[in-house]
Amino acid sequence: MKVGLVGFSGSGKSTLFQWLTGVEPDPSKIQQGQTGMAHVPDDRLAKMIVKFKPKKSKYAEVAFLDTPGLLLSERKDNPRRLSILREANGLIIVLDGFSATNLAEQLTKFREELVFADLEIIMNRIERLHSQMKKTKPQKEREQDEAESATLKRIQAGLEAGQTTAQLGLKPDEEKLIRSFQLLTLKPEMVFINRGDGNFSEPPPADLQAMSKHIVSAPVRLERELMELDEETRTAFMADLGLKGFSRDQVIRDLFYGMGRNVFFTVGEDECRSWAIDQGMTAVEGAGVIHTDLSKGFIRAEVMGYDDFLKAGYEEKTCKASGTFRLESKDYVVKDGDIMHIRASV
Ligand SMILES: Nc1nc2c(ncn2[C@@H]2O[C@H](COP(=O)(O)OP(=O)(O)OP(=O)(O)O)[C@@H](O)[C@H]2O)c(=O)[nH]1
Ligand SMILES: [Mg+2]
Repeated sequence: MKVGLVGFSGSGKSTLFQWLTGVEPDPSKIQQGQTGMAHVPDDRLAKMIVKFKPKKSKYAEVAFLDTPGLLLSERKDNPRRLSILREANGLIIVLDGFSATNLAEQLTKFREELVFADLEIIMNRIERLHSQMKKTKPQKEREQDEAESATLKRIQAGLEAGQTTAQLGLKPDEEKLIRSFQLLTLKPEMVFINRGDGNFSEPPPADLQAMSKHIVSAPVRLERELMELDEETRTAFMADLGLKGFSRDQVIRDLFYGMGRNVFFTVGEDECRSWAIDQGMTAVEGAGVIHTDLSKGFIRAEVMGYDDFLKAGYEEKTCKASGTFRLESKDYVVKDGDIMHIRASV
C-alpha cells in the first residue's frame, strides 16, 4: 500500500514525510514524488518479541509518497502535479493548521482540485470514445463503448454536482470499466491537520469534522524539533508546553488503520512478524501476503485471537486446552491481531 501526502504548497507535506519515514526529502525528486517507508508500531508484537526472543522480527510497513504542492495561482498545472498520485492507494490531505485557521475552506478548495483533475481525464476520454464510436465496429465492442460512455457521463455529472466518484456507488462492472483511469476521487481519503506550537491541543473544528470522518492531527515541526533536544531540555520544554508525549507512533497507526488496513501476526522462536492486509481479507488472501505458495496450497489456518493468546500467557497449548485455538478455512475473515499459522501443501 502506498499513501500519497497531498496538499497545497507549504502545508507541511515534506515535513510530515520526513517525520513519518525518517527519509530526508530530496527537492530534485519532488516532481516524480518521493517514497519512504514507515513501520507500523504495535505494542502487541513488541510484547510477543519479548516473550519469544525470536532470531528475526519485522513490523508491517506502510509506504508514504511525498508530492509537489498545488498552487491556486497555477490551477491549470495542478492536474499534472496530481498525476503522480494515480498509482497511490489512498490520499492524505495535509492542511496547514499552523499559520491558517480556515481548515474547512482549505479542504473544500483542495477537493475541488481533485475533482478538476478527474474531470479533465474523464472529459478527454469521453471525447476520444465518441470519435471512436463514429467508426463502424463489431456490435460487442460498440456496446462496451456505450456502457463506458454512460458510466463516464454519470461520473462527470456527479463530479460537477459536487460529489466524489466514491460517493456515486458505482456497481462492480462500472468500476471495472473505469479502473484504468485511477480516479483520485475514488481513492480512500484522510485529512491530516499539521498543527503549530500554540494550537496542537485544539480539536478539529466542527465544520471540518462534518466534512471528513477520518481526521488526524499533530504538531509535526514542534515534535521534530523536540526530538533533537537532549532529554533534560526536552522534558522541561514539554512540561512547559503541556505536551504529554510524542504522537508519531499513534499517528502512523491512525493513518494505517484509517486507510482500511489491518495486521495479523505470525509468531515463533525463529521469527515474529506483523503482516499488513486489507480489512475484510480472508485467511487464504492473508496467506498469499506471506507467500503465493501458501495461498495456492492452503489447507487450513490455525488461528488464535490476540486477547485469547495474551490471556493464555502466549502459550499455544493453553489456548488449545481452553478451546480458543481454532482451525479456520479459506474464507475466514481475518481479524486485526489474529495470530495465524497457515497449514499448506507446498
Ligand atoms: N510553524 C510551523 N511551520 C511549519 C510546520 N510544518 C511546516 N512548517 C513550515 O512550513 C514550510 C513548508 O513546509 P514543507 O513541509 O516544506 O511544506 P510542503 O507542503 O512540503 O511544501 P511544498 O513542497 O512546497 O508543497 C516550511 O518552512 C516549514 O518549516 C509547523 O508545524 N509549524
Ligand atoms: Mg514539499
